[in-house]
Amino acid sequence: MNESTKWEAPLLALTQQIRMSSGQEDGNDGAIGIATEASKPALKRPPLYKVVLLNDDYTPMEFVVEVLRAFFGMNPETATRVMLKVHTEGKGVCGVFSKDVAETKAEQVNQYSAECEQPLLCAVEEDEV
Ligand code: TYC
Repeated sequence: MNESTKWEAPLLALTQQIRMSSGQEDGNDGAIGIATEASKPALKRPPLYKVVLLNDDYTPMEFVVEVLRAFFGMNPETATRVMLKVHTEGKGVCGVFSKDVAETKAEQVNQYSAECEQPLLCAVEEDEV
């Protein structure tokens, strides 16, 4: 057995072990040092979620504008534009956030609307990538 043959088996085992412990599927075909495709990034970006506002026939426009300003930090012009889009098209995006933040915002708006006895509703939708 020559010098390089001697190390082949332990090296192969070690390579396998490292690949398994790092959880990578890296396109290495198992042979040492021969990458058959570019390695994929280990992490994917977490999905984003839209908070959408739904139209109804009852909530006053001023109330909707107030909500958009208070919960989504919109200025009066942007809040009015979004409110009118919801009014004419049925729904509109208030913002795009991580899952937790989107769910919390939608919940806060729905709770505030209910407290104010308005039927205004927010929902959360997964954002297309
Ligand atoms: N359609 C409501 C009205 O005419 C206004 C409205 C706008 C309600 C947006 C809800 O998300 C909404 N008073």
